[in-house]
Amino acid sequence: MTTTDFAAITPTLERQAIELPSWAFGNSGTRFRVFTTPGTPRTPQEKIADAAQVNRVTGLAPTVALHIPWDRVDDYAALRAFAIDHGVDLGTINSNTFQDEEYKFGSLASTDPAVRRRAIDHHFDCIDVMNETGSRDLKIWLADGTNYPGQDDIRRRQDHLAESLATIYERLGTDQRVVLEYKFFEPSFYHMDVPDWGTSYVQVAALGERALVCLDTGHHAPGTNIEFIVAQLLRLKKLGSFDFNSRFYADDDLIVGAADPFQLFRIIAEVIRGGGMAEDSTVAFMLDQCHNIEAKIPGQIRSVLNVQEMTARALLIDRAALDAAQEANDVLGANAVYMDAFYTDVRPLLADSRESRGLPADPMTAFAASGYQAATTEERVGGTQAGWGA
Ligand code: PSV
Ligand code: MN
Repeated sequence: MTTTDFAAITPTLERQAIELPSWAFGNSGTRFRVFTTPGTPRTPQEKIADAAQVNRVTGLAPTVALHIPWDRVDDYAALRAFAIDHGVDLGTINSNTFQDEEYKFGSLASTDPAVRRRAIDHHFDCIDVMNETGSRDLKIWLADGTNYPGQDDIRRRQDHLAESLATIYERLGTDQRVVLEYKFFEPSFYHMDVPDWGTSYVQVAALGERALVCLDTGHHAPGTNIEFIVAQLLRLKKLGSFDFNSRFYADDDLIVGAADPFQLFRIIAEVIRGGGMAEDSTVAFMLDQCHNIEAKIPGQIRSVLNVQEMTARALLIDRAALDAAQEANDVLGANAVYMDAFYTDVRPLLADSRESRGLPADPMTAFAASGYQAATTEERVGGTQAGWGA
Protein backbone atom coordinates (compact mmCIF):
# COMPACT_ATOMS: atom_id res chain seq x y z
CA MET A 1 0.00 0.00 0.00
CA THR A 2 1.23 3.48 -0.85
CA THR A 3 0.52 6.68 1.05
CA THR A 4 -1.57 7.71 -1.98
CA ASP A 5 -3.77 4.64 -1.50
CA PHE A 6 -4.15 5.60 2.13
CA ALA A 7 -4.94 9.25 1.33
CA ALA A 8 -7.84 8.06 -0.84
CA ILE A 9 -9.48 6.27 2.06
CA THR A 10 -8.79 8.94 4.70
CA PRO A 11 -12.07 10.90 4.30
CA THR A 12 -14.12 7.78 5.08
CA LEU A 13 -11.90 6.94 8.04
CA GLU A 14 -12.20 10.46 9.41
CA ARG A 15 -16.00 10.23 9.31
CA GLN A 16 -16.07 6.95 11.21
CA ALA A 17 -18.11 7.04 14.39
CA ILE A 18 -18.72 4.08 16.69
CA GLU A 19 -21.23 4.45 19.51
CA LEU A 20 -20.27 3.08 22.93
CA PRO A 21 -22.73 1.28 25.21
CA SER A 22 -22.97 2.79 28.71
CA TRP A 23 -23.17 -0.75 30.12
CA ALA A 24 -19.67 -1.60 28.88
CA PHE A 25 -18.30 0.56 31.70
CA GLY A 26 -20.20 -1.22 34.46
CA ASN A 27 -19.31 -4.56 36.00
CA SER A 28 -20.43 -7.64 34.14
CA GLY A 29 -19.77 -11.33 34.17
CA THR A 30 -21.32 -14.70 33.72
CA ARG A 31 -23.84 -16.62 35.77
CA PHE A 32 -20.84 -17.99 37.66
CA ARG A 33 -19.37 -14.73 38.87
CA VAL A 34 -19.46 -10.99 38.32
CA PHE A 35 -16.01 -9.65 39.18
CA THR A 36 -15.73 -6.08 40.34
CA THR A 37 -13.06 -3.59 39.29
CA PRO A 38 -11.82 -0.65 41.37
CA GLY A 39 -12.98 2.65 39.89
CA THR A 40 -16.05 1.20 38.16
CA PRO A 41 -18.68 3.93 37.57
CA ARG A 42 -21.56 4.19 40.00
CA THR A 43 -23.77 6.56 38.02
CA PRO A 44 -24.72 7.26 34.40
CA GLN A 45 -22.58 10.40 34.62
CA GLU A 46 -19.51 8.40 35.60
CA LYS A 47 -20.16 5.94 32.75
CA ILE A 48 -20.35 8.85 30.32
CA ALA A 49 -17.15 10.38 31.71
CA ASP A 50 -15.39 7.05 31.11
CA ALA A 51 -16.80 6.77 27.59
CA ALA A 52 -15.53 10.28 26.88
CA GLN A 53 -11.99 9.03 27.58
CA VAL A 54 -12.31 6.58 24.70
CA ASN A 55 -13.26 9.39 22.34
CA ARG A 56 -10.55 11.67 23.71
CA VAL A 57 -7.76 9.31 22.68
CA THR A 58 -9.28 7.83 19.51
CA GLY A 59 -11.64 10.45 18.05
CA LEU A 60 -13.79 7.46 17.07
CA ALA A 61 -16.54 7.34 19.66
CA PRO A 62 -18.52 10.58 19.80
CA THR A 63 -21.76 9.15 21.26
CA VAL A 64 -22.90 6.95 24.15
CA ALA A 65 -25.95 4.67 24.11
CA LEU A 66 -28.15 4.56 27.20
CA HIS A 67 -30.14 1.65 28.61
CA ILE A 68 -33.42 2.39 30.36
CA PRO A 69 -33.91 1.82 33.28
CA TRP A 70 -30.20 1.18 34.02
CA ASP A 71 -29.36 4.80 33.12
CA ARG A 72 -32.44 6.46 34.56
CA VAL A 73 -31.90 10.04 35.76
CA ASP A 74 -34.31 12.80 36.78
CA ASP A 75 -33.16 15.24 34.14
CA TYR A 76 -32.10 13.88 30.75
CA ALA A 77 -31.47 17.32 29.27
CA ALA A 78 -28.97 17.89 32.08
CA LEU A 79 -27.41 14.48 31.39
CA ARG A 80 -27.00 15.45 27.76
CA ALA A 81 -25.41 18.76 28.77
CA PHE A 82 -23.04 16.79 31.00
CA ALA A 83 -22.11 14.54 28.07
CA ILE A 84 -21.54 17.46 25.72
CA ASP A 85 -19.39 19.10 28.36
CA HIS A 86 -17.25 15.98 28.28
CA GLY A 87 -16.94 16.05 24.49
CA VAL A 88 -19.52 13.39 23.62
CA ASP A 89 -23.27 13.24 22.95
CA LEU A 90 -26.01 10.78 23.86
CA GLY A 91 -27.08 8.25 21.25
CA THR A 92 -29.38 5.27 20.97
CA ILE A 93 -31.89 4.54 23.70
CA ASN A 94 -32.16 0.83 24.53
CA SER A 95 -35.36 -0.43 26.09
CA ASN A 96 -35.45 -3.22 28.64
CA THR A 97 -38.34 -5.64 28.96
CA PHE A 98 -36.35 -8.58 30.24
CA GLN A 99 -35.72 -7.96 33.91
CA ASP A 100 -39.11 -7.43 35.55
CA GLU A 101 -41.07 -10.31 37.12
CA GLU A 102 -44.00 -9.37 34.91
CA TYR A 103 -41.99 -10.32 31.80
CA LYS A 104 -41.42 -13.94 32.78
CA PHE A 105 -43.48 -15.15 29.81
CA GLY A 106 -42.59 -12.36 27.42
CA SER A 107 -43.29 -8.70 26.85
CA LEU A 108 -44.37 -7.25 23.50
CA ALA A 109 -45.30 -10.73 22.28
CA SER A 110 -46.84 -11.91 25.53
CA THR A 111 -50.21 -13.62 25.54
CA ASP A 112 -51.32 -11.39 28.40
CA PRO A 113 -52.69 -8.03 27.18
CA ALA A 114 -51.81 -6.31 30.49
CA VAL A 115 -48.18 -7.37 30.12
CA ARG A 116 -48.10 -6.16 26.52
CA ARG A 117 -49.55 -2.82 27.66
CA ARG A 118 -46.86 -2.51 30.32
CA ALA A 119 -44.12 -3.23 27.77
CA ILE A 120 -45.59 -0.74 25.29
CA ASP A 121 -45.77 1.91 28.02
CA HIS A 122 -42.12 1.28 28.82
CA HIS A 123 -41.28 2.02 25.18
CA PHE A 124 -43.37 5.20 25.36
CA ASP A 125 -41.20 6.20 28.35
CA CYS A 126 -38.11 5.50 26.26
CA ILE A 127 -39.46 7.75 23.49
CA ASP A 128 -39.99 10.50 26.09
CA VAL A 129 -36.34 10.07 27.05
CA MET A 130 -35.32 10.26 23.37
CA ASN A 131 -37.20 13.54 23.05
CA GLU A 132 -35.09 14.99 25.85
CA THR A 133 -31.76 13.49 24.83
CA GLY A 134 -32.24 14.26 21.13
CA SER A 135 -31.69 10.57 20.29
CA ARG A 136 -32.60 9.29 16.86
CA ASP A 137 -32.82 5.56 17.52
CA LEU A 138 -34.88 3.37 19.82
CA LYS A 139 -33.35 -0.08 19.97
CA ILE A 140 -35.51 -3.02 20.92
CA TRP A 141 -34.10 -6.38 21.87
CA LEU A 142 -36.63 -8.86 23.23
CA ALA A 143 -36.05 -11.86 25.45
CA ASP A 144 -39.52 -13.10 24.41
CA GLY A 145 -39.97 -16.72 23.47
CA THR A 146 -40.71 -20.13 24.93
CA ASN A 147 -38.74 -23.00 26.42
CA TYR A 148 -40.94 -25.97 25.54
CA PRO A 149 -42.76 -27.18 22.45
CA GLY A 150 -46.44 -26.37 22.79
CA GLN A 151 -45.84 -23.93 25.66
CA ASP A 152 -47.49 -21.08 23.74
CA ASP A 153 -48.79 -20.36 20.28
CA ILE A 154 -45.85 -19.25 18.13
CA ARG A 155 -48.07 -17.80 15.41
CA ARG A 156 -50.29 -15.82 17.80
CA ARG A 157 -47.21 -14.34 19.46
CA GLN A 158 -46.01 -12.99 16.09
CA ASP A 159 -49.38 -11.26 15.68
CA HIS A 160 -49.16 -9.74 19.17
CA LEU A 161 -45.63 -8.60 18.46
CA ALA A 162 -46.68 -6.94 15.21
CA GLU A 163 -49.49 -5.10 16.97
CA SER A 164 -47.28 -3.95 19.86
CA LEU A 165 -44.55 -2.73 17.52
CA ALA A 166 -47.08 -0.81 15.42
CA THR A 167 -48.32 1.00 18.53
CA ILE A 168 -44.75 1.95 19.47
CA TYR A 169 -43.88 2.99 15.92
CA GLU A 170 -46.83 5.36 15.76
CA ARG A 171 -45.56 7.16 18.80
CA LEU A 172 -42.13 7.95 17.26
CA GLY A 173 -41.31 11.47 16.07
CA THR A 174 -40.80 11.95 12.35
CA ASP A 175 -37.02 12.07 12.74
CA GLN A 176 -36.86 9.06 15.05
CA ARG A 177 -36.35 5.42 14.11
CA VAL A 178 -36.83 2.04 15.70
CA VAL A 179 -34.30 -0.74 15.23
CA LEU A 180 -35.33 -4.31 16.05
CA GLU A 181 -32.57 -6.66 17.13
CA TYR A 182 -32.72 -10.43 16.63
CA LYS A 183 -31.08 -13.25 18.53
CA PHE A 184 -31.31 -16.94 17.73
CA PHE A 185 -31.45 -18.25 21.30
CA GLU A 186 -31.25 -17.24 24.96
CA PRO A 187 -32.90 -16.66 27.32
CA SER A 188 -35.60 -18.62 25.55
CA PHE A 189 -34.35 -21.90 24.17
CA TYR A 190 -37.17 -23.60 22.24
CA HIS A 191 -38.07 -20.53 20.26
CA MET A 192 -37.31 -16.80 20.34
CA ASP A 193 -39.98 -14.48 18.99
CA VAL A 194 -37.34 -12.54 17.01
CA PRO A 195 -34.71 -15.20 16.30
CA ASP A 196 -33.30 -14.11 12.95
CA TRP A 197 -32.88 -11.28 10.46
CA GLY A 198 -35.79 -12.56 8.39
CA THR A 199 -38.24 -12.23 11.27
CA SER A 200 -36.88 -8.83 12.21
CA TYR A 201 -37.14 -7.77 8.57
CA VAL A 202 -40.73 -8.98 8.22
CA GLN A 203 -41.76 -7.20 11.43
CA VAL A 204 -40.07 -3.87 10.60
CA ALA A 205 -41.12 -3.93 6.94
CA ALA A 206 -44.75 -3.94 8.10
CA LEU A 207 -44.16 -0.79 10.15
CA GLY A 208 -42.66 1.65 7.68
CA GLU A 209 -39.53 3.37 6.48
CA ARG A 210 -38.22 4.37 9.89
CA ALA A 211 -38.23 0.82 11.21
CA LEU A 212 -35.06 -1.13 10.54
CA VAL A 213 -33.10 -4.21 11.53
CA CYS A 214 -30.32 -4.18 14.13
CA LEU A 215 -27.61 -6.77 13.51
CA ASP A 216 -25.73 -7.90 16.62
CA THR A 217 -22.71 -9.83 15.37
CA GLY A 218 -22.82 -12.22 18.34
CA HIS A 219 -26.40 -13.34 17.74
CA HIS A 220 -25.93 -16.00 15.07
CA ALA A 221 -25.31 -19.71 15.01
CA PRO A 222 -21.64 -20.69 14.55
CA GLY A 223 -20.61 -20.58 10.92
CA THR A 224 -23.34 -18.17 9.83
CA ASN A 225 -22.26 -16.02 6.89
CA ILE A 226 -23.00 -12.67 8.51
CA GLU A 227 -21.66 -10.62 5.60
CA PHE A 228 -24.33 -12.17 3.40
CA ILE A 229 -26.99 -10.86 5.79
CA VAL A 230 -25.34 -7.44 5.66
CA ALA A 231 -25.42 -7.46 1.85
CA GLN A 232 -29.06 -8.48 1.78
CA LEU A 233 -30.24 -5.95 4.37
CA LEU A 234 -28.39 -3.11 2.67
CA ARG A 235 -29.88 -4.18 -0.65
CA LEU A 236 -33.33 -4.02 0.96
CA LYS A 237 -32.48 -0.67 2.62
CA LYS A 238 -33.32 -2.16 6.01
CA LEU A 239 -29.98 -2.27 7.78
CA GLY A 240 -30.43 0.18 10.64
CA SER A 241 -27.59 -0.53 12.97
CA PHE A 242 -24.86 -2.84 14.19
CA ASP A 243 -24.13 -4.10 17.67
CA PHE A 244 -20.49 -5.11 17.31
CA ASN A 245 -18.86 -7.70 19.54
CA SER A 246 -17.28 -11.09 19.05
CA ARG A 247 -18.03 -14.57 20.16
CA PHE A 248 -16.53 -18.00 20.38
CA TYR A 249 -19.59 -19.94 21.51
CA ALA A 250 -22.72 -17.94 22.30
CA ASP A 251 -23.57 -14.34 23.17
CA ASP A 252 -20.06 -13.87 24.57
CA ASP A 253 -20.00 -10.07 24.04
CA LEU A 254 -16.21 -10.12 23.75
CA ILE A 255 -14.09 -7.43 22.11
CA VAL A 256 -15.07 -6.97 18.47
CA GLY A 257 -12.51 -8.42 16.10
CA ALA A 258 -10.84 -10.40 18.89
CA ALA A 259 -12.15 -13.84 18.02
CA ASP A 260 -12.11 -13.55 14.23
CA PRO A 261 -10.70 -10.34 12.72
CA PHE A 262 -11.19 -11.76 9.23
CA GLN A 263 -14.93 -12.05 9.84
CA LEU A 264 -15.01 -8.40 10.91
CA PHE A 265 -13.11 -7.50 7.74
CA ARG A 266 -15.62 -9.42 5.59
CA ILE A 267 -18.58 -7.76 7.31
CA ILE A 268 -17.15 -4.28 6.86
CA ALA A 269 -16.18 -5.00 3.26
CA GLU A 270 -19.83 -5.80 2.58
CA VAL A 271 -20.97 -2.66 4.43
CA ILE A 272 -18.73 -0.59 2.16
CA ARG A 273 -19.86 -2.47 -0.97
CA GLY A 274 -23.50 -1.74 -0.09
CA GLY A 275 -22.96 1.99 0.59
CA GLY A 276 -23.21 1.64 4.35
CA MET A 277 -20.17 3.86 4.90
CA ALA A 278 -21.03 6.48 2.30
CA GLU A 279 -21.39 10.07 3.47
CA ASP A 280 -25.19 9.91 3.32
CA SER A 281 -25.48 6.49 4.97
CA THR A 282 -27.75 6.24 8.00
CA VAL A 283 -26.37 2.92 9.24
CA ALA A 284 -25.41 3.27 12.90
CA PHE A 285 -22.37 1.46 14.27
CA MET A 286 -22.39 0.56 17.94
CA LEU A 287 -20.51 -1.71 20.29
CA ASP A 288 -22.53 -4.08 22.46
CA GLN A 289 -19.89 -5.52 24.71
CA CYS A 290 -19.09 -6.31 28.30
CA HIS A 291 -15.65 -6.50 29.86
CA ASN A 292 -15.72 -9.27 32.44
CA ILE A 293 -12.03 -9.64 33.25
CA GLU A 294 -10.17 -6.93 31.30
CA ALA A 295 -10.02 -3.22 32.13
CA LYS A 296 -13.11 -1.58 30.69
CA ILE A 297 -11.90 1.72 29.20
CA PRO A 298 -8.88 0.12 27.49
CA GLY A 299 -11.24 -2.68 26.38
CA GLN A 300 -13.41 -0.13 24.61
CA ILE A 301 -10.38 1.67 23.14
CA ARG A 302 -9.07 -1.64 21.75
CA SER A 303 -12.52 -2.35 20.31
CA VAL A 304 -12.95 0.88 18.36
CA LEU A 305 -9.38 0.57 17.10
CA ASN A 306 -10.13 -2.96 15.87
CA VAL A 307 -13.12 -1.64 13.94
CA GLN A 308 -11.02 1.21 12.53
CA GLU A 309 -8.24 -1.15 11.45
CA MET A 310 -10.56 -3.56 9.68
CA THR A 311 -12.37 -0.63 8.06
CA ALA A 312 -9.10 0.72 6.69
CA ARG A 313 -8.17 -2.71 5.33
CA ALA A 314 -11.60 -3.22 3.77
CA LEU A 315 -11.46 0.23 2.18
CA LEU A 316 -8.18 -0.79 0.56
CA ILE A 317 -9.78 -3.56 -1.50
CA ASP A 318 -8.91 -2.74 -5.09
CA ARG A 319 -12.48 -2.66 -6.36
CA ALA A 320 -11.58 -2.24 -10.02
CA ALA A 321 -9.25 -5.24 -9.92
CA LEU A 322 -11.83 -7.24 -7.96
CA ASP A 323 -14.62 -6.41 -10.43
CA ALA A 324 -12.42 -7.36 -13.37
CA ALA A 325 -11.45 -10.67 -11.80
CA GLN A 326 -15.07 -11.42 -10.84
CA GLU A 327 -16.33 -10.64 -14.34
CA ALA A 328 -13.70 -12.93 -15.81
CA ASN A 329 -14.67 -15.67 -13.34
CA ASP A 330 -11.08 -15.61 -12.17
CA VAL A 331 -11.78 -17.38 -8.90
CA LEU A 332 -8.30 -17.31 -7.42
CA GLY A 333 -7.47 -13.89 -8.85
CA ALA A 334 -10.54 -12.34 -7.20
CA ASN A 335 -9.78 -14.07 -3.93
CA ALA A 336 -6.17 -12.82 -4.08
CA VAL A 337 -7.28 -9.18 -4.53
CA TYR A 338 -9.58 -9.56 -1.51
CA MET A 339 -6.93 -11.23 0.66
CA ASP A 340 -4.25 -8.68 -0.28
CA ALA A 341 -6.35 -6.00 1.37
CA PHE A 342 -6.98 -8.14 4.43
CA TYR A 343 -3.27 -8.81 4.93
CA THR A 344 -2.26 -5.13 4.69
CA ASP A 345 -0.91 -3.76 7.96
CA VAL A 346 -2.57 -0.35 8.24
CA ARG A 347 -1.43 0.39 11.79
CA PRO A 348 1.57 2.67 11.03
CA LEU A 349 -0.44 4.86 8.64
CA LEU A 350 -3.38 5.02 11.05
CA ALA A 351 -0.98 6.18 13.77
CA ASP A 352 0.38 8.92 11.48
CA SER A 353 -3.10 9.98 10.51
CA ARG A 354 -4.14 10.18 14.17
CA GLU A 355 -1.18 12.40 14.94
CA SER A 356 -1.97 14.69 12.04
CA ARG A 357 -5.41 15.21 13.61
CA GLY A 358 -3.98 16.06 17.03
CA LEU A 359 -4.75 12.60 18.48
CA PRO A 360 -2.23 10.33 20.16
CA ALA A 361 -0.46 7.95 17.76
CA ASP A 362 -1.03 5.13 20.25
CA PRO A 363 -4.34 5.60 22.09
CA MET A 364 -3.80 2.59 24.39
CA THR A 365 -0.50 3.97 25.70
CA ALA A 366 -1.84 7.52 25.89
CA PHE A 367 -4.75 6.40 28.06
CA ALA A 368 -2.49 4.34 30.31
CA ALA A 369 -0.20 7.36 30.75
CA SER A 370 -3.05 9.78 31.44
CA GLY A 371 -3.47 8.80 35.09
CA TYR A 372 -7.27 8.74 34.64
CA GLN A 373 -7.65 5.18 35.90
CA ALA A 374 -5.70 5.83 39.10
CA ALA A 375 -7.51 9.12 39.72
CA THR A 376 -11.00 7.64 39.34
CA THR A 377 -10.08 4.61 41.42
CA GLU A 378 -9.08 6.92 44.23
CA GLU A 379 -12.09 9.18 43.77
CA ARG A 380 -14.84 6.58 43.37
CA VAL A 381 -15.05 5.25 46.87
CA GLY A 382 -18.34 4.11 48.35
CA GLY A 383 -21.66 3.90 46.55
CA THR A 384 -22.73 0.97 44.44
CA GLN A 385 -20.80 0.10 41.34
CA ALA A 386 -22.94 -0.11 38.20
CA GLY A 387 -23.40 -3.54 36.76
CA TRP A 388 -25.08 -5.17 33.76
CA GLY A 389 -28.56 -4.70 35.09
CA ALA A 390 -28.10 -1.61 37.24
C1 PSV B 1 -28.80 -9.39 25.22
O1 PSV B 1 -28.42 -10.44 24.40
C2 PSV B 1 -28.16 -8.11 24.76
O2 PSV B 1 -26.77 -8.35 24.71
C3 PSV B 1 -28.69 -7.63 23.43
O3 PSV B 1 -27.72 -7.84 22.45
C4 PSV B 1 -28.95 -6.17 23.61
O4 PSV B 1 -28.51 -5.39 22.55
C5 PSV B 1 -28.15 -5.89 24.84
O5 PSV B 1 -28.33 -7.04 25.61
C6 PSV B 1 -28.61 -4.71 25.60
O6 PSV B 1 -30.01 -4.78 25.86
MN1 MN C 1 -27.02 -6.37 21.13
